[in-house]
Amino acid sequence: MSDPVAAIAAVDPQIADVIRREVERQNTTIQLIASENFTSPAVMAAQGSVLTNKYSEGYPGKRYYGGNVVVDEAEELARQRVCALFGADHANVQPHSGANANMAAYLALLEPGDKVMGMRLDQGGHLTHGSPVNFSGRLYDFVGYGVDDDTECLDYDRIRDLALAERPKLIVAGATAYPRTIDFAVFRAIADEVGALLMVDAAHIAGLIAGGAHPSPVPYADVMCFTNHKTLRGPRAGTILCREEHAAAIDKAVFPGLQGGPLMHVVAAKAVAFHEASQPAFREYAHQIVRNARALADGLAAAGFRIVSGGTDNHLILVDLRPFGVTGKVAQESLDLAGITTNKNAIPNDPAKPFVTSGLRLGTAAVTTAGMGEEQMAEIADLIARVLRAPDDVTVRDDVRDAAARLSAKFIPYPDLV
Ligand code: DSN
Repeated sequence: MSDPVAAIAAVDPQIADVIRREVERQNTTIQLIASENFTSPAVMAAQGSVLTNKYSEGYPGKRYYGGNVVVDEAEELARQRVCALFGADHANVQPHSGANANMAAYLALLEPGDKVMGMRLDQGGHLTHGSPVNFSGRLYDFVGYGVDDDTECLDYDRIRDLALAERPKLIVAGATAYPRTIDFAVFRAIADEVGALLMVDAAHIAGLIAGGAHPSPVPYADVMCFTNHKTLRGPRAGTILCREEHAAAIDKAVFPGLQGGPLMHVVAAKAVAFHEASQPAFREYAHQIVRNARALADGLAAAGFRIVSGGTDNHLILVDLRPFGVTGKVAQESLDLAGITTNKNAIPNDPAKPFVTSGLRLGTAAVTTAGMGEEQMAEIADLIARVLRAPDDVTVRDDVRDAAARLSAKFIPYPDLV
């Protein structure tokens, strides 16, 4: 691929410089943020295409403006491909983000004030699962569930008891910091018992589901929302899948309920990503993400970290930093300086404030895309431990930064953009 930044540099050297420096950062440091990935050059090219110029409010065949005959095909391909990929009845590929997808699902299924059950943010859920500072917590009557204090895993008996007591209209399953397999069949049974709808927020695990590395919620959920850019490795945006009975309500909620014109360049990029995820190589990729997460968790545990819930079944590891006497904030900042990108994250029942935290969340989707395997995960665990044993030691930090750069140089995600 020729350097697309050259065209920007001719017009806007400052932004071209920002992009070049970010390419360098992504190519020369280790990316372990569980919600990030390296999308393909083909996905990026679709996002940078002339489809950005087209207004297409409405849906294929029923648009409010003329000239949509070509882009209609992109949206149709995206819808057909994602339905085939996940075995879903219906797809809406227009949400601009995961939060918008969730908001549209609530708009379709609920009235303001309705009772909803979702996983608490401080237990591994998401802002849009009822946080009081988010529209979800302000518009709907959320009751939160969490994990068991001892196992740090979802306690389905307690979730059932809460559902029986609260009788929500909707139960939201899904998380942003939960390292274990989620049993969607049990959530469905609980929802059926209390007469609730079931929505699954599969943002983190969508790629694992597509690749057969996590059980699919599609047979159980009324609606499944997800972001395309995490384990699924697509463009930054959201998608909604649903049962046929909810299709009209979901489409109406996305447009005109919530959004205006869809981003057709992003819709086309989603179509490319769905095509890529349907290839046999993606199944191997999804399973390698999980193998890498296990290897990283094992390496960190051997170095003395406590792994929340004792391990991982998916792409994500939540580390309790307290045995090392550092906070999540200090860990994130010192690792950043050492060329390892992570994010601080609350652990269940975290005594520290949300902006400080006692935990670190790590994910293996991006490093797996870059081609790393279990051997490199052991090396990364060692680098992390070296930094966090002495977070203020500049010599250690510089050594690790050099080691991270040497490792990254063998696994450059965008060699054509160097
Ligand atoms: N920001 C995403 C994450 O990191 O999990 C969730 O929206």
